[in-house]
Amino acid sequence: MKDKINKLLSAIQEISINTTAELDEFRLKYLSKKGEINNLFNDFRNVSAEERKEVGQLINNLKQLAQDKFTTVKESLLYAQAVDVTEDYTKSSEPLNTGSRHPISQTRREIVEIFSRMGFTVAEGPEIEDDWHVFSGLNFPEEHPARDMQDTFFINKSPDILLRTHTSSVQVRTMEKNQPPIRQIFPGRVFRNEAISARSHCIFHQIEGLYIDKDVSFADLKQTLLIFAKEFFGPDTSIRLRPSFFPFTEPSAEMDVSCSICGGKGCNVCKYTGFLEILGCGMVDPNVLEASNIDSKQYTGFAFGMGIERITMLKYQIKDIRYFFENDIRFLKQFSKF
Ligand code: 2U9
Repeated sequence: MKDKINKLLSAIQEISINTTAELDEFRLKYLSKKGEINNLFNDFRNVSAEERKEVGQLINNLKQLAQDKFTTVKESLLYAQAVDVTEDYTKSSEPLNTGSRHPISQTRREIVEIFSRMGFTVAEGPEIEDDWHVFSGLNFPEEHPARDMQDTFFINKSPDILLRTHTSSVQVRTMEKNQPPIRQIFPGRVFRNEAISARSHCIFHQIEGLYIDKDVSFADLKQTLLIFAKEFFGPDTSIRLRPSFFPFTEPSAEMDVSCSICGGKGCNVCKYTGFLEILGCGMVDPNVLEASNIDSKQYTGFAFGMGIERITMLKYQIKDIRYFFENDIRFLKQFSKF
């Protein structure tokens, strides 16, 4: 009997089980009702009283071994079914095809960073606005053409609810809530009812800036924008200001930077003028300050606005604004920093 038990013990230890069919075969042979181990229990009746304890122990050990083997093999076969073991999990995941920031987001971040270093904080506001925050609060006269349906997307007429045509509406909201000093920049998406072409789009992005405090002068405006131009376009950049007109600033100006392609000598990018127009600016009109309950006798301020698409096109010599909206991977990949 002991001999038989030992033979079965070795057989069970050595047997190799690789499939569920082989496992079933093993179960039938050793662990079923009519299997080898149950037969041993039947033969146990004939074992002498002196040997009973020892033999009983041996059969129990054998049964435990067979059961353990069955469970272990069953679990590993189930795991192999769930996970494809033919896959090489040590393989490298390179090359990683990660995305990158859109060029408009990159320019916006760069501009925000430059003005942050000069103490400006960022504020954002709603894209759907009312007439007051987009026009009336900014000194636009009642008959101004920008209020026309041909220029502005209206959602509702009287009361006028519209898509903002500039981020200046956020400045009005800031002034309504806060007294000076105010030193903020306002990035955001704006909407104008314009035909889409290589140079203009009905959706684009702006960054505007506002600085209101006691004794803010045109010299402050000029120096702040000169620092910005040098930081953004390079240290050799010079600026020039030409008189202009906006309803919300007086005096107003347009700012050009020296052409970074030809260094100001004249080329086809700057149309042989040596300069590129990049933004509009001016001293905040006292009417605008008063409309938002800021005392124009105590406070003055400057403001500026620029189109992010335009600046990005100038910096990277992009010839068509529509590239920014098409999400063509061949275009976007050129701005990948990874
Ligand atoms: C307040 C007071 C003044 C913001 C300004 C401009 C000049 C300007 C254009 C540049 C190109 C818009 O994207 S663009 O079409 N902007 O020329 N923006 S001054 O002046 C403000 C704004 C808010 C309360």
